[in-house]
Amino acid sequence: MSLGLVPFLGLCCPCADIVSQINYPSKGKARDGGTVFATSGRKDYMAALFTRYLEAPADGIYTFYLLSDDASELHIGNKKVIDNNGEHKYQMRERAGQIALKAGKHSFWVGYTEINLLNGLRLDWEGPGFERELVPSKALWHN
Ligand SMILES: [Ca+2]
Repeated sequence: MSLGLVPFLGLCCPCADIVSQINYPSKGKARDGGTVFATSGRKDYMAALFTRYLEAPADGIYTFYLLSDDASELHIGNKKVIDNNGEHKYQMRERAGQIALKAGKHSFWVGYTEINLLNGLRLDWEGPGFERELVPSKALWHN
């Protein structure tokens, strides 16, 4: 099943928050719809957009890993780096993508849609001189 992000963005009341990382493990029981996602107040049938700037510490090739339940996408600049769309039901699914980045800040966004059952989202990266890790808060800027 192919699931687009945009049609779901208008389904619920919008709320906004500033977060330091994209790290929401899948928790709870599927039959209960899992747990509330982030500060959304919702377990199911919701969407989230994480956006602003990602700071690359050095010039080089970066690999990003986007894990989600359900659909997600990662865009950096005007390039779609990862497409992890689709309904994943009750499991986190990982997709990876690579991009060459210059040192400095780059606009980015992660779109996320949860249909039902469990939910979760996480963004990891690896790059020149460092191993895979959760994208740290020092690399994410909201202004
Ligand atoms: Ca789900």
